[in-house]
Amino acid sequence: MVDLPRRSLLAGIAALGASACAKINESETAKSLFKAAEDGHRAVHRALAGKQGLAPEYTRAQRSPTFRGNGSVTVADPFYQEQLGKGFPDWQLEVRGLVERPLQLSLADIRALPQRPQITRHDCVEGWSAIGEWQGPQLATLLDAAKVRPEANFIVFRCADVLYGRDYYESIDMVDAYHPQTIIAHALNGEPLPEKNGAPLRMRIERQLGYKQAKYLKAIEAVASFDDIGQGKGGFWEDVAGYQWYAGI
Ligand SMILES: Nc1nc2c(c(=O)[nH]1)N[C@H]1C(S)=C(S)[C@@H](COP(=O)(O)O)O[C@H]1N2
Ligand SMILES: [Mo]
Repeated sequence: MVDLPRRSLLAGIAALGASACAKINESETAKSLFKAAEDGHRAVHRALAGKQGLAPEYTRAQRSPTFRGNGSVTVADPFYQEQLGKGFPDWQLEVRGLVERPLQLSLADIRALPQRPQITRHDCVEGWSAIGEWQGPQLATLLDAAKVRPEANFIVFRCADVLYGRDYYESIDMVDAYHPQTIIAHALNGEPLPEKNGAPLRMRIERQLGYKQAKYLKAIEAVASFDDIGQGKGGFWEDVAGYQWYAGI
């Protein structure tokens, strides 16, 4: 088990959120990012929603009867397949990069943390939506426990699947990383995640589009810049198809 801080989670989120914002405004990466057209969108979205504005949440009755799988719906890796058959007893989620205390968490560790259930709508750019009930700890809880260093500007999600010959990955900024609806989900509609929806762990970042919702999560990495990761655009679809890095909805 990890040794988690005893102090109030909310106080931690507030304090870290405030310092993360100051940091983002100062960083060179952010300065250059703010020149890009997509950040016009980001600025407008943030101004309208407020930095910690919540995405709409729904009732159980509004959940979609089925939640389709999209992109990778299976993972070829033999260790993954072996673990899938057994309920992932030896799966480890790593928290690494610019942190003072790297973590390795089992699924049992993830389930033992304070949980946030949320019923939200997933919107895929390909033109479909689905409402599902997700559950898991807030990303903020893990980042707090790992003590993210002040140089970190982004959180990168590393996935176990390979799509079109490339490792799937995604990234978000610290505002979204500490957003209350940004959770590491291990359950969908009250059941462990099915393989097609990202078993055993996937991200939910509720104010962004479907492709940001990284499935088959194996590591969470705090970085100063994502220039040297993949093709440098901050995510699989950003690299492959030029999708926007900030996919606010
Ligand atoms: N690791 C990984 N995560 C991924 C994808 C993927 O192919 N691999 N596809 C993305 C896209 S485009 C969408 S719309 C959602 C689909 O989630 P679902 O399969 O649970 O519907 O996952 C996103 N996260
Ligand atoms: Mo998507």
